[in-house]
Amino acid sequence: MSVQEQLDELRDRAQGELDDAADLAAALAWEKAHLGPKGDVTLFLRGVGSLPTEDRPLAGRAGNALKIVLADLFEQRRATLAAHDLEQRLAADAIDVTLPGRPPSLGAEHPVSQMIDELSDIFALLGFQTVFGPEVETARYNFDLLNIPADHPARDVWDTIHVESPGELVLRTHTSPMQARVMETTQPPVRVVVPGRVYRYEAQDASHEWMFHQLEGLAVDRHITMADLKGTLTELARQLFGPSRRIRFRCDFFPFVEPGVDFAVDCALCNGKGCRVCKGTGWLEMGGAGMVHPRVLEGVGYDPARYSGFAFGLGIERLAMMRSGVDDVRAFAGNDLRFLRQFARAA
Ligand code: YSA
Repeated sequence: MSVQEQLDELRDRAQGELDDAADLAAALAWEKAHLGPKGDVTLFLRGVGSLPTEDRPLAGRAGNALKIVLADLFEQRRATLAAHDLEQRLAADAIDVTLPGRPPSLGAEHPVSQMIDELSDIFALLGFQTVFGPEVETARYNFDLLNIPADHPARDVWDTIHVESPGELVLRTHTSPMQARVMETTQPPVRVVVPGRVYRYEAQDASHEWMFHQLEGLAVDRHITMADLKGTLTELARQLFGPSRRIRFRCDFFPFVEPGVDFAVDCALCNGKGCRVCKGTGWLEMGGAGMVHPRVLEGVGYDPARYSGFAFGLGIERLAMMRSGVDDVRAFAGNDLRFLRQFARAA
Protein backbone atom coordinates (compact mmCIF):
# COMPACT_ATOMS: atom_id res chain seq x y z
CA MET A 1 0.00 0.00 0.00
CA SER A 2 1.41 3.41 -0.97
CA VAL A 3 1.88 6.16 1.60
CA GLN A 4 -1.02 8.09 0.09
CA GLU A 5 -3.29 5.03 0.28
CA GLN A 6 -2.32 4.49 3.92
CA LEU A 7 -3.21 8.10 4.75
CA ASP A 8 -6.51 7.93 2.79
CA GLU A 9 -7.47 4.83 4.71
CA LEU A 10 -6.55 6.49 8.03
CA ARG A 11 -8.57 9.58 7.14
CA ASP A 12 -11.72 7.55 6.18
CA ARG A 13 -11.55 5.53 9.38
CA ALA A 14 -10.95 8.59 11.60
CA GLN A 15 -13.75 10.54 9.93
CA GLY A 16 -16.20 7.63 10.42
CA GLU A 17 -15.27 7.33 14.09
CA LEU A 18 -15.68 11.06 14.64
CA ASP A 19 -19.15 10.98 13.07
CA ASP A 20 -20.04 8.17 15.50
CA ALA A 21 -18.84 10.10 18.60
CA ALA A 22 -22.13 10.64 20.45
CA ASP A 23 -20.94 13.09 23.09
CA LEU A 24 -18.08 15.35 24.13
CA ALA A 25 -16.31 12.63 26.09
CA ALA A 26 -16.25 10.35 23.03
CA ALA A 27 -14.97 13.21 20.84
CA LEU A 28 -12.13 13.95 23.28
CA ALA A 29 -11.18 10.25 23.33
CA TRP A 30 -11.14 10.39 19.51
CA GLU A 31 -8.79 13.40 19.57
CA LYS A 32 -6.39 11.58 21.86
CA ALA A 33 -6.43 8.43 19.68
CA HIS A 34 -5.64 10.29 16.45
CA LEU A 35 -4.02 13.62 17.22
CA GLY A 36 -2.63 13.10 20.74
CA PRO A 37 1.12 12.54 21.45
CA LYS A 38 0.59 8.78 20.96
CA GLY A 39 -2.14 9.18 18.31
CA ASP A 40 -1.81 7.39 14.96
CA VAL A 41 -1.32 10.59 12.88
CA THR A 42 1.46 11.73 15.24
CA LEU A 43 3.12 8.33 15.08
CA PHE A 44 2.89 8.41 11.27
CA LEU A 45 4.63 11.80 11.13
CA ARG A 46 7.32 10.59 13.52
CA GLY A 47 7.95 7.63 11.21
CA VAL A 48 8.49 9.77 8.08
CA GLY A 49 12.24 9.96 8.78
CA SER A 50 12.60 6.22 8.41
CA LEU A 51 10.93 6.10 4.96
CA PRO A 52 13.00 5.88 1.73
CA THR A 53 14.42 9.34 0.97
CA GLU A 54 12.32 9.84 -2.19
CA ASP A 55 9.04 9.16 -0.27
CA ARG A 56 9.76 11.53 2.61
CA PRO A 57 8.67 14.92 1.13
CA LEU A 58 5.30 13.60 -0.06
CA ALA A 59 4.67 11.65 3.16
CA GLY A 60 5.58 14.69 5.28
CA ARG A 61 3.30 17.05 3.35
CA ALA A 62 0.42 14.59 3.13
CA GLY A 63 0.74 13.67 6.81
CA ASN A 64 0.72 17.31 7.94
CA ALA A 65 -2.22 18.07 5.63
CA LEU A 66 -4.17 15.15 7.17
CA LYS A 67 -3.35 16.40 10.65
CA ILE A 68 -4.80 19.83 9.79
CA VAL A 69 -7.93 18.34 8.18
CA LEU A 70 -8.60 16.06 11.17
CA ALA A 71 -8.00 18.87 13.69
CA ASP A 72 -10.49 20.99 11.75
CA LEU A 73 -13.08 18.20 11.68
CA PHE A 74 -12.55 17.64 15.41
CA GLU A 75 -13.12 21.31 16.19
CA GLN A 76 -16.40 21.36 14.22
CA ARG A 77 -17.65 18.17 15.87
CA ARG A 78 -16.66 19.39 19.36
CA ALA A 79 -18.57 22.65 18.83
CA THR A 80 -21.68 20.76 17.62
CA LEU A 81 -21.60 18.35 20.57
CA ALA A 82 -20.98 21.16 23.11
CA ALA A 83 -23.96 23.12 21.77
CA HIS A 84 -26.12 20.01 21.93
CA ASP A 85 -24.97 19.32 25.49
CA LEU A 86 -25.82 22.88 26.58
CA GLU A 87 -29.26 22.64 24.96
CA GLN A 88 -29.99 19.43 26.85
CA ARG A 89 -28.92 20.90 30.19
CA LEU A 90 -31.01 24.02 29.64
CA ALA A 91 -34.04 21.91 28.77
CA ALA A 92 -33.59 19.81 31.92
CA ASP A 93 -33.25 22.90 34.18
CA ALA A 94 -36.07 24.83 32.54
CA ILE A 95 -38.24 26.94 34.86
CA ASP A 96 -41.76 27.65 33.74
CA VAL A 97 -42.15 31.27 34.77
CA THR A 98 -45.84 31.20 33.82
CA LEU A 99 -46.72 28.70 36.60
CA PRO A 100 -48.58 30.26 39.57
CA GLY A 101 -46.33 30.80 42.63
CA ARG A 102 -46.63 28.67 45.76
CA PRO A 103 -48.50 30.63 48.42
CA PRO A 104 -46.24 31.20 51.48
CA SER A 105 -47.70 29.45 54.53
CA LEU A 106 -48.69 32.14 56.99
CA GLY A 107 -48.18 31.69 60.71
CA ALA A 108 -51.02 32.27 63.15
CA GLU A 109 -51.18 33.45 66.71
CA HIS A 110 -50.75 30.63 69.23
CA PRO A 111 -53.95 29.75 71.16
CA VAL A 112 -52.24 30.67 74.45
CA SER A 113 -51.31 34.11 73.04
CA GLN A 114 -54.90 34.53 71.83
CA MET A 115 -56.14 33.66 75.34
CA ILE A 116 -53.71 36.18 76.87
CA ASP A 117 -54.98 38.91 74.52
CA GLU A 118 -58.55 38.08 75.35
CA LEU A 119 -57.88 38.07 79.10
CA SER A 120 -56.07 41.41 78.86
CA ASP A 121 -59.07 42.87 76.99
CA ILE A 122 -61.56 41.61 79.56
CA PHE A 123 -59.47 42.89 82.48
CA ALA A 124 -58.87 46.22 80.75
CA LEU A 125 -62.64 46.73 80.78
CA LEU A 126 -62.58 45.99 84.52
CA GLY A 127 -59.86 48.63 85.02
CA PHE A 128 -56.75 46.39 85.15
CA GLN A 129 -53.51 47.28 83.37
CA THR A 130 -51.44 44.46 81.80
CA VAL A 131 -47.76 44.32 82.83
CA PHE A 132 -44.99 41.74 82.38
CA GLY A 133 -42.23 40.41 84.62
CA PRO A 134 -39.05 38.30 84.51
CA GLU A 135 -39.18 34.51 84.09
CA VAL A 136 -35.83 34.07 85.87
CA GLU A 137 -36.66 35.32 89.32
CA THR A 138 -34.93 35.74 92.66
CA ALA A 139 -36.00 33.61 95.61
CA ARG A 140 -36.75 36.90 97.38
CA TYR A 141 -39.63 37.74 95.01
CA ASN A 142 -40.69 34.17 94.22
CA PHE A 143 -40.87 33.20 97.93
CA ASP A 144 -39.63 35.58 100.65
CA LEU A 145 -41.82 38.58 99.90
CA LEU A 146 -44.77 36.21 99.48
CA ASN A 147 -44.47 35.19 103.12
CA ILE A 148 -42.68 31.92 102.27
CA PRO A 149 -39.35 32.09 104.18
CA ALA A 150 -36.43 29.80 103.32
CA ASP A 151 -37.20 27.07 105.85
CA HIS A 152 -40.98 27.13 105.30
CA PRO A 153 -42.44 23.76 104.21
CA ALA A 154 -44.61 25.58 101.64
CA ARG A 155 -41.48 26.07 99.49
CA ASP A 156 -41.40 22.34 98.81
CA VAL A 157 -44.83 22.28 97.15
CA TRP A 158 -43.70 24.60 94.34
CA ASP A 159 -41.47 21.99 92.63
CA THR A 160 -38.90 24.67 91.87
CA ILE A 161 -36.41 24.55 89.00
CA HIS A 162 -33.25 26.27 90.27
CA VAL A 163 -31.09 28.28 87.91
CA GLU A 164 -28.11 28.26 90.27
CA SER A 165 -27.58 25.52 92.79
CA PRO A 166 -27.21 26.48 95.55
CA GLY A 167 -28.27 29.96 94.64
CA GLU A 168 -30.70 32.78 94.68
CA LEU A 169 -32.10 32.46 91.13
CA VAL A 170 -35.04 30.25 90.12
CA LEU A 171 -37.34 29.88 87.13
CA ARG A 172 -40.43 31.51 88.56
CA THR A 173 -42.90 28.88 89.76
CA HIS A 174 -45.84 31.29 89.50
CA THR A 175 -46.59 34.84 88.40
CA SER A 176 -47.17 35.94 92.03
CA PRO A 177 -43.62 37.42 92.41
CA MET A 178 -44.88 40.30 90.28
CA GLN A 179 -47.23 41.29 93.13
CA ALA A 180 -44.29 42.59 95.18
CA ARG A 181 -42.47 44.00 92.14
CA VAL A 182 -45.53 46.08 91.18
CA MET A 183 -46.32 47.22 94.71
CA GLU A 184 -42.72 48.22 95.44
CA THR A 185 -42.83 50.70 92.57
CA THR A 186 -46.46 51.88 92.77
CA GLN A 187 -48.69 53.52 95.33
CA PRO A 188 -52.33 52.34 95.67
CA PRO A 189 -54.72 52.17 93.98
CA VAL A 190 -53.17 49.21 92.13
CA ARG A 191 -54.98 47.16 89.50
CA VAL A 192 -52.76 44.96 87.33
CA VAL A 193 -52.82 41.63 85.56
CA VAL A 194 -49.57 39.82 84.70
CA PRO A 195 -49.61 37.10 82.04
CA GLY A 196 -46.53 34.94 81.50
CA ARG A 197 -44.72 31.63 81.53
CA VAL A 198 -44.04 29.72 84.72
CA TYR A 199 -42.00 26.55 85.33
CA ARG A 200 -42.32 23.62 87.70
CA TYR A 201 -40.42 20.37 88.08
CA GLU A 202 -43.65 18.43 87.82
CA ALA A 203 -44.90 15.17 86.29
CA GLN A 204 -47.02 15.80 83.18
CA ASP A 205 -50.56 14.56 82.61
CA ALA A 206 -53.72 15.76 80.84
CA SER A 207 -54.01 18.80 83.11
CA HIS A 208 -50.36 19.36 84.18
CA GLU A 209 -47.43 20.67 82.17
CA TRP A 210 -43.92 21.47 83.44
CA MET A 211 -44.02 24.82 81.60
CA PHE A 212 -47.32 26.64 81.44
CA HIS A 213 -48.80 30.15 81.63
CA GLN A 214 -50.49 31.98 84.43
CA LEU A 215 -52.30 35.26 84.69
CA GLU A 216 -51.72 37.02 87.98
CA GLY A 217 -54.22 39.61 89.13
CA LEU A 218 -53.74 42.17 91.90
CA ALA A 219 -56.01 44.92 93.19
CA VAL A 220 -55.05 47.02 96.22
CA ASP A 221 -56.97 50.01 97.46
CA ARG A 222 -58.96 51.25 100.42
CA HIS A 223 -61.90 49.01 101.38
CA ILE A 224 -61.25 46.12 98.98
CA THR A 225 -63.12 43.03 100.14
CA MET A 226 -63.61 39.38 99.28
CA ALA A 227 -66.82 40.41 97.48
CA ASP A 228 -64.67 42.36 94.99
CA LEU A 229 -62.54 39.27 94.37
CA LYS A 230 -65.56 37.01 93.84
CA GLY A 231 -67.27 39.58 91.65
CA THR A 232 -64.18 40.02 89.48
CA LEU A 233 -63.61 36.29 88.90
CA THR A 234 -67.33 35.66 88.37
CA GLU A 235 -67.42 38.37 85.72
CA LEU A 236 -64.35 36.84 84.07
CA ALA A 237 -66.02 33.41 83.95
CA ARG A 238 -69.18 34.92 82.45
CA GLN A 239 -67.19 36.72 79.76
CA LEU A 240 -65.16 33.64 78.89
CA PHE A 241 -67.64 30.82 79.27
CA GLY A 242 -71.09 32.41 79.04
CA PRO A 243 -73.88 32.44 81.64
CA SER A 244 -74.46 28.70 82.01
CA ARG A 245 -71.01 27.47 83.19
CA ARG A 246 -71.00 26.90 86.96
CA ILE A 247 -68.18 28.29 89.10
CA ARG A 248 -67.01 27.34 92.56
CA PHE A 249 -64.96 28.96 95.32
CA ARG A 250 -63.56 26.74 98.06
CA CYS A 251 -61.27 27.50 100.99
CA ASP A 252 -57.60 26.95 100.16
CA PHE A 253 -54.24 27.81 101.67
CA PHE A 254 -51.55 30.00 100.17
CA PRO A 255 -49.05 31.67 102.54
CA PHE A 256 -49.51 35.01 100.77
CA VAL A 257 -53.29 35.34 101.27
CA GLU A 258 -55.66 35.33 104.20
CA PRO A 259 -58.24 33.99 103.59
CA GLY A 260 -57.42 31.94 100.49
CA VAL A 261 -59.63 30.18 97.96
CA ASP A 262 -59.40 27.98 94.94
CA PHE A 263 -61.47 28.93 91.94
CA ALA A 264 -62.91 26.20 89.69
CA VAL A 265 -65.39 25.86 86.82
CA ASP A 266 -67.45 22.79 86.07
CA CYS A 267 -65.58 20.74 83.49
CA ALA A 268 -66.63 21.71 79.97
CA LEU A 269 -65.21 18.49 78.54
CA CYS A 270 -67.61 16.15 80.39
CA ASN A 271 -70.21 18.75 81.36
CA GLY A 272 -69.43 18.18 85.03
CA LYS A 273 -69.93 14.40 84.85
CA GLY A 274 -66.28 13.52 85.56
CA CYS A 275 -63.48 12.64 83.11
CA ARG A 276 -59.70 12.14 83.02
CA VAL A 277 -59.07 15.90 82.70
CA CYS A 278 -61.06 16.82 85.83
CA LYS A 279 -59.94 13.55 87.43
CA GLY A 280 -63.54 12.38 87.81
CA THR A 281 -64.58 15.34 90.00
CA GLY A 282 -66.58 17.30 87.41
CA TRP A 283 -64.63 20.47 88.32
CA LEU A 284 -61.35 21.84 87.00
CA GLU A 285 -59.32 24.25 89.12
CA MET A 286 -58.65 27.47 87.21
CA GLY A 287 -56.65 29.26 89.87
CA GLY A 288 -55.83 30.19 93.41
CA ALA A 289 -56.86 33.51 94.97
CA GLY A 290 -57.47 35.36 98.19
CA MET A 291 -57.10 38.55 100.17
CA VAL A 292 -53.49 39.76 100.12
CA HIS A 293 -51.82 38.76 103.41
CA PRO A 294 -51.01 41.76 105.68
CA ARG A 295 -47.37 40.58 105.83
CA VAL A 296 -47.10 40.86 102.04
CA LEU A 297 -48.46 44.41 102.19
CA GLU A 298 -46.03 45.29 105.00
CA GLY A 299 -43.14 43.74 103.08
CA VAL A 300 -43.53 46.27 100.28
CA GLY A 301 -44.14 49.21 102.61
CA TYR A 302 -47.93 49.41 102.40
CA ASP A 303 -49.89 49.98 105.61
CA PRO A 304 -52.27 47.01 106.05
CA ALA A 305 -54.43 49.07 108.39
CA ARG A 306 -55.09 51.48 105.55
CA TYR A 307 -55.04 49.26 102.47
CA SER A 308 -56.43 45.86 101.59
CA GLY A 309 -56.31 43.92 98.37
CA PHE A 310 -57.16 40.75 96.54
CA ALA A 311 -54.98 38.67 94.26
CA PHE A 312 -55.42 35.63 92.04
CA GLY A 313 -53.31 33.40 89.80
CA LEU A 314 -55.12 31.66 86.92
CA GLY A 315 -53.87 28.81 84.71
CA ILE A 316 -54.11 30.18 81.16
CA GLU A 317 -53.92 26.79 79.41
CA ARG A 318 -56.68 25.50 81.72
CA LEU A 319 -58.90 28.47 80.79
CA ALA A 320 -58.19 27.80 77.08
CA MET A 321 -59.01 24.11 77.56
CA MET A 322 -62.39 24.88 79.08
CA ARG A 323 -63.09 27.53 76.53
CA SER A 324 -62.21 25.47 73.42
CA GLY A 325 -62.84 21.90 74.59
CA VAL A 326 -59.17 20.84 74.52
CA ASP A 327 -58.81 17.62 76.51
CA ASP A 328 -55.04 17.60 77.09
CA VAL A 329 -52.93 20.54 78.29
CA ARG A 330 -49.83 19.02 76.62
CA ALA A 331 -51.34 19.81 73.19
CA PHE A 332 -50.50 23.52 73.61
CA ALA A 333 -46.72 23.04 73.66
CA GLY A 334 -46.78 19.86 71.54
CA ASN A 335 -46.12 21.83 68.32
CA ASP A 336 -48.55 19.74 66.24
CA LEU A 337 -49.68 22.00 63.39
CA ARG A 338 -52.94 20.05 62.98
CA PHE A 339 -53.86 21.14 66.51
CA LEU A 340 -52.60 24.71 66.18
CA ARG A 341 -54.29 25.35 62.80
CA GLN A 342 -57.71 24.91 64.42
CA PHE A 343 -57.09 28.18 66.26
CA ALA A 344 -55.88 30.19 63.25
CA ARG A 345 -58.02 33.30 62.93
CA ALA A 346 -58.61 35.02 59.61
CA ALA A 347 -56.28 38.03 59.33
C1 YSA B 1 -52.96 32.26 94.84
C2 YSA B 1 -53.27 33.34 95.66
C3 YSA B 1 -52.95 34.61 95.20
O1 YSA B 1 -53.20 35.69 96.04
C4 YSA B 1 -52.37 34.82 93.98
C5 YSA B 1 -52.05 33.74 93.19
C6 YSA B 1 -52.34 32.47 93.61
C7 YSA B 1 -51.99 31.32 92.76
C8 YSA B 1 -50.66 30.71 93.13
N1 YSA B 1 -49.57 31.62 92.83
C9 YSA B 1 -50.46 29.45 92.34
O2 YSA B 1 -49.58 29.34 91.54
N2 YSA B 1 -51.38 28.49 92.62
S1 YSA B 1 -51.44 27.09 91.87
O3 YSA B 1 -50.22 26.36 92.06
O4 YSA B 1 -52.62 26.39 92.33
O5 YSA B 1 -51.57 27.39 90.34
C10 YSA B 1 -52.61 28.26 89.88
C11 YSA B 1 -53.24 27.67 88.65
O6 YSA B 1 -52.25 27.36 87.67
C12 YSA B 1 -53.91 26.33 88.89
O7 YSA B 1 -55.19 26.52 89.45
C13 YSA B 1 -53.99 25.78 87.51
O8 YSA B 1 -55.05 26.37 86.77
C14 YSA B 1 -52.67 26.24 86.94
N3 YSA B 1 -51.66 25.19 87.07
C15 YSA B 1 -51.00 24.82 88.17
N4 YSA B 1 -50.13 23.85 87.91
C16 YSA B 1 -50.25 23.59 86.59
C17 YSA B 1 -51.23 24.44 86.05
N5 YSA B 1 -51.56 24.42 84.74
C18 YSA B 1 -50.91 23.54 83.95
N6 YSA B 1 -49.95 22.70 84.39
C19 YSA B 1 -49.59 22.72 85.69
N7 YSA B 1 -48.61 21.90 86.12
